[in-house]
Amino acid sequence: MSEAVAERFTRWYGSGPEGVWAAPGRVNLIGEHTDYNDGFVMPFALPHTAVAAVSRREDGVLRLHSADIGGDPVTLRLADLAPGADRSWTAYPAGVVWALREAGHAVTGADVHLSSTVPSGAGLSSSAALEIVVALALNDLYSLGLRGWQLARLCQRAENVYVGAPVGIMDQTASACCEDGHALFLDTRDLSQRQIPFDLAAEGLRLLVVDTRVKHSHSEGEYGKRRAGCEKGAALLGVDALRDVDHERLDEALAELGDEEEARRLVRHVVTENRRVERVVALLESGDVRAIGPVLTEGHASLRDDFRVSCPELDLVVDTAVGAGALGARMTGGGFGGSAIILLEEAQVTPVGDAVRTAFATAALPAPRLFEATPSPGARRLT
Ligand code: GAF
Repeated sequence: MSEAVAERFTRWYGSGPEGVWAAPGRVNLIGEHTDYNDGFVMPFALPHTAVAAVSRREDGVLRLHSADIGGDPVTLRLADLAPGADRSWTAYPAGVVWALREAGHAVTGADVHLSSTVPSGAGLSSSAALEIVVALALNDLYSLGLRGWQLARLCQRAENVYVGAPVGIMDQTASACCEDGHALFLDTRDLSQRQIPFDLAAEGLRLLVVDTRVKHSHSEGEYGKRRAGCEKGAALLGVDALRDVDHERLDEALAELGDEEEARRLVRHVVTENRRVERVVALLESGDVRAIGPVLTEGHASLRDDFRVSCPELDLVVDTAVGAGALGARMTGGGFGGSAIILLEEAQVTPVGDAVRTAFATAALPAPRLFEATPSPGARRLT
């Protein structure tokens, strides 16, 4: 992959790149819609990556080219980069350069060629992978000395302000900080992290990702509404963020919300979801990997019924997989389409996969895309 990307860089820009970097997409094992509530998340990196070949420039010009999009390189002047103006794919890498410069880092230009194997629109963080790979390349080339979590913060700012999507910090941190064979237990309040060993194969287990192929096209507006609803819930309860609502005192908090039904549902999801992350961490650390299955399925029910970010196709995957004997299943990522994950015994991969495909065919839905995911390395330099 890295040689092919470097070769194409040379073809487009006339000389070889100074280096090639990779940053992965992610699945989130548990902890959904908690990251903008200062809560807990637990993603792991996919083997699928965005790869970037990059060289520095000194003339204030940024050239961007993507093998996946095609066409000629897009040429931008750093002085012209401004939030909100760009509605195309280039907003993600350009936003990163804007965020770095805005934070005072002396980036004077770059030639960038990108290519990604992270499925886009599938809720697997293809945008965060694109942002982090560019941020890491510039961090190395310009010797900025930024750590993974700092790059994640800058990339989140690029996406919030430059692209205009009100996302949390999970996806960027996952891409920057995940480690091979581990899930990342992340506290999104202070970005403290713990790498939790997650070796499915050693346990005779597998994790299937099912991309429903439902593009989460309306997700931005709905995502923003959920986020605003959570902030309202926190304000009504007089806390900084829903993270501060103690699980032990959830009933009291819900009673305090009275007939604010929407706030009650959002609060209940976030508080119980944070607790589920802690339960999954404890189970994994005690070696009881199979026991996380029902916790994942419980999380899906909460996202479906309380947070209401699932969709019929995601529910079909989860119900079919659990009905066919999987240990647990849930939607992963923002929802409204995208992907689900299924935890299952190795011997169940074929029957459960077949059951999901058959259920989609019976419902006259486009065939879903299934693949096995293993916890893979985070962002890194390739050459
Ligand atoms: C999307 C967002 F980008 C994340 O920040 C997170 O909120 C997730 O949805 C839901 O958990 O992936």
